[in-house]
Amino acid sequence: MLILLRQGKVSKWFSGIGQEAISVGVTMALQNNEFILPMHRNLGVFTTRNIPLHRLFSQWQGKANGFTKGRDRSFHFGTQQYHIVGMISHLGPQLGVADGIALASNLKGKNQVTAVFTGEGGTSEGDFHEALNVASVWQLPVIFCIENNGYGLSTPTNEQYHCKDLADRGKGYGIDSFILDGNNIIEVYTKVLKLAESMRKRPRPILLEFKTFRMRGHEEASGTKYVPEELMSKWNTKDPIVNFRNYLFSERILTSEKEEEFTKSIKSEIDEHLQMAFEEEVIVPNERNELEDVYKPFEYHHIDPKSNTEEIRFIDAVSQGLRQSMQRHKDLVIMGQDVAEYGGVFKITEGFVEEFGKERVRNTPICESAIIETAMGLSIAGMKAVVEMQFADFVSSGFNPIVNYLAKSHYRWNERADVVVRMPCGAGVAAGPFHSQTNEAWFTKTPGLKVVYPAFPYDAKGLLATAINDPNPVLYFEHKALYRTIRQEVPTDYFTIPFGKASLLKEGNDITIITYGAGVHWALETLERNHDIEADLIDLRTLQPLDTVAIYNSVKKTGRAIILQEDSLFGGIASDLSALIMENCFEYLDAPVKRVASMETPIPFINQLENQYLAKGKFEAALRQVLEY
Ligand SMILES: Cc1ncc(C[n+]2csc(CCOP(=O)(O)OP(=O)(O)O)c2C)c(N)n1
Ligand SMILES: [Mg+2]
Repeated sequence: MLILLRQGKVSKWFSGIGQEAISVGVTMALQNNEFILPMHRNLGVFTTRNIPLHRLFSQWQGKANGFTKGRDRSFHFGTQQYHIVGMISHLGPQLGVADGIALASNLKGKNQVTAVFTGEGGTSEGDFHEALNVASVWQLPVIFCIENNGYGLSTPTNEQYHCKDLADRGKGYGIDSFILDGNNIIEVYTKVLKLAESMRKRPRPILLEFKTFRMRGHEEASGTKYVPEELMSKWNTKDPIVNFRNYLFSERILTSEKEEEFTKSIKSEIDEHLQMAFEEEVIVPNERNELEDVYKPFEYHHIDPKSNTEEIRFIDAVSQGLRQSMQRHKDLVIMGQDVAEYGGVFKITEGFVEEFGKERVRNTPICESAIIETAMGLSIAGMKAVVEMQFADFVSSGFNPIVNYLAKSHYRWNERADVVVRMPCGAGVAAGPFHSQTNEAWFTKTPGLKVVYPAFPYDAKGLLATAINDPNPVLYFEHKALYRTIRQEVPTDYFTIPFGKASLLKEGNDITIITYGAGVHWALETLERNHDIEADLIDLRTLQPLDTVAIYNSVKKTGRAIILQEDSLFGGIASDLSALIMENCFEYLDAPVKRVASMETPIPFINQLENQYLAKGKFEAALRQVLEY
């Protein structure tokens, strides 16, 4: 690898030289159908699982026979075939993903363990602590492997943590932990083998701290100048391969002839496979291929509503939709704070534990990141998850896995992220800056996510069913102010509504009003007060995918457009809608496109301030202004 790297024949690589016994020993100790989630130094995991070397070389050369079609580098990939789930650059998130895979093993009674790696540097991330805590509370069979190699990039351990051994952290979470000589493959293998056997019988997490040392730079270019000479020479005498070789010779297991034979055959395997990768065509960019792989293709299955209906509130519709999806999908799991016996803070999951049991309706500790990651792990293991954010505002604590892990999963390695995140959102309930946000723009910005935002009970129910059927990650916004105020006749049975189809609530030739969520009701009230205005009123229903056809058709008819959004203006979806209309309908416009949104401040608590903040109060005047232009 070092030679190939210098010759520019493979791309950036993080050496695990000096740490090989850990990757190889742990992988040998697991069964081949048990998942391993390695890090950037764990080449030994991939080779021990017998991934053909030419595929690894293709991966590092960014070729199609690799695992990411040239879209991600080094070990940033997973493969279901080899039961390996690679890291994302952010290090920590995969610890929670391991929790999810292990949870699926428990739920399906598979008696499998999952091993996940982190460096000692990565243990400082919140994800590490959240993942350990969840694994302990739920007794998930995860082997957490810390490779303590002395440095995190240039940072030595004494600047990384302030305790003697990282293994001691286990105690704080109620997890058994052990310190192992990471340079001794026999110790690694025998200990992990024994632990894994015991964990399969009695599922629980284990924390292992492997003492080892990073013998080369963080990556080759950065060198090791900051590492004291004596540390290098001390650890040099402990090289795991040299020592294992000497041991094999002393035990007369290995002979010079055998060693020569092995070396020759491995050498020729490397040469041959390298050649195969070189002979492979380079990837020719094709925009369509790239765009098509952002989402997993989803064959929408339309289920018509039956004729029996009842008048219910918005909140009942969400609850019904969720309940009927739980009945339909036996592998669907709901997770969230206080969602079990308590029924969630809005009581949407009230009675669910009685019907579906505590295994599928799971109270979680307060750790949004780890729970989103756990949901991703369930998806990798073939299950489905709905995660309830107690309030949409708190999604910021789970932001990283959503926008970096779930959103990029299919594009990077063809893996679905079958997760719905429910987002009770919105203002108008005097709840202040941290319980009132409507933060859809954080997500409409990110390719790979779908964003749903119903305004009526009927849509809420049908769209939630579709969101759960869709194998892509969906952010499902449900406006708290609509929960108990908006009622509608809704089919009592299960039905679905397609994504990407806006609904035209009113028709008129004067102007096009485009909005969603609470904005729909503000617009309806405004039109109710102003019977002289004849408007097309478009409720977008889903923001990603976006029904641009409905928007353009209407604007081309009316020649005027106003976009109403509850969120503050700058960077919201209204701005993009305005740009799209300008770019696609300019010649049909009789007036500039108008955006109406809330103030550029956090959302204030007290009523009169909140009313001033919200776009609602400004809409009517703006509407008149565009009409009179
Ligand atoms: C969230 C995040 N912060 C910083 C980095 C940059 N970074 C990549 S690897 C690394 C050091 C990791 O150290 P450690 O966990 O000990 O693993 P090691 O490289 O020693 O195996 C850093 C700082 C990153 N990738 N992600
Ligand atoms: Mg390290």
